[in-house]
Amino acid sequence: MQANGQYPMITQEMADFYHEQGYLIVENALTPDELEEMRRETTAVCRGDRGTNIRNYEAPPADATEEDILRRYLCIHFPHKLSAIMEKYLAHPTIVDVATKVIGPNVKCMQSMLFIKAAGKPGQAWHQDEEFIPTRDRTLLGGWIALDDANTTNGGLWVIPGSHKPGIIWPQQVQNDPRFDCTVETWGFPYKDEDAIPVEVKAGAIVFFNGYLLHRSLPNFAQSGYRRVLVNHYMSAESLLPWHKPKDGEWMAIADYRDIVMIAGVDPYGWKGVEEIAHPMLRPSGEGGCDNGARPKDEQPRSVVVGGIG
Ligand SMILES: O=C(O)CCC(=O)C(=O)O
Repeated sequence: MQANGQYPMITQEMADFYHEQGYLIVENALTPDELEEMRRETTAVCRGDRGTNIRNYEAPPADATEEDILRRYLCIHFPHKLSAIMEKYLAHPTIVDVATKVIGPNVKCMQSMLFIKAAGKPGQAWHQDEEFIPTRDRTLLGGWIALDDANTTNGGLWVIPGSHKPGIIWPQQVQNDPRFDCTVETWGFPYKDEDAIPVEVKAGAIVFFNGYLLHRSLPNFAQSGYRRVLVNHYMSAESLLPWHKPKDGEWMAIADYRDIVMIAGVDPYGWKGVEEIAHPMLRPSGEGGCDNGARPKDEQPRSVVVGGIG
């Protein structure tokens, strides 16, 4: 890795590793000041200081401590729509460097998610991000910015290296495993849990992973603290994004979700303009599983309902 000012830049060897294994870790991507800024901003967003026009938002009691506030939510979807600071980090120099090297010169972002995952909170079951956000050229890339050390104790990420390569979207089913948040799980793939490896990183690292890579996280087993992560999703700007249903007069093959932020290069579809579609949403802090009264049995799992992932 060579230094570009204060930010790490990846080598061809690292880009090759990403293509081969489906993931890449860049350590020390955030400076200590950036890390501090992101942690402060996480609390501000959860406290409602950046606006409360958030689906599922309930104001915390006036005397709530920072810990009370952070424990209320498992995840905030689309924080970049609330916070200029979160928006700035969509285009962090290390992310732009990696995305342009593994995707191409023109890159757009369509989603951000801020996981808080306090001690005791559940993980996310096996999934592939492209089952939720379909690109047409298999370029979906997650940029997972660790705001705390993330490890096997506090619910860090697990990946199955190389599982992106077949380019197959495996089936999904409703799961009710108390270790996981109430989302669907991917199953029926030809890998075992023993094929998975933990991705243990220090705060300030960014983990990149391919949209076809099978990954999951386990609960936060620590006694205290959080496993905070901002994860953003990117793809090539050349690909249409058939994420939502086609509009009137459109057909599936040309559906193109246009609530995007360009982070590099030019947008070949710039003539379409950009739309406001996604709305910030709080994912309440369930204790895992789907039977804790949170969801009637005939309701769709949460990922399907909101069109988001993780
Ligand atoms: O950080 C996690 O616990 C899960 C993140 C994830 O699965 C994703 O971003 O797709």
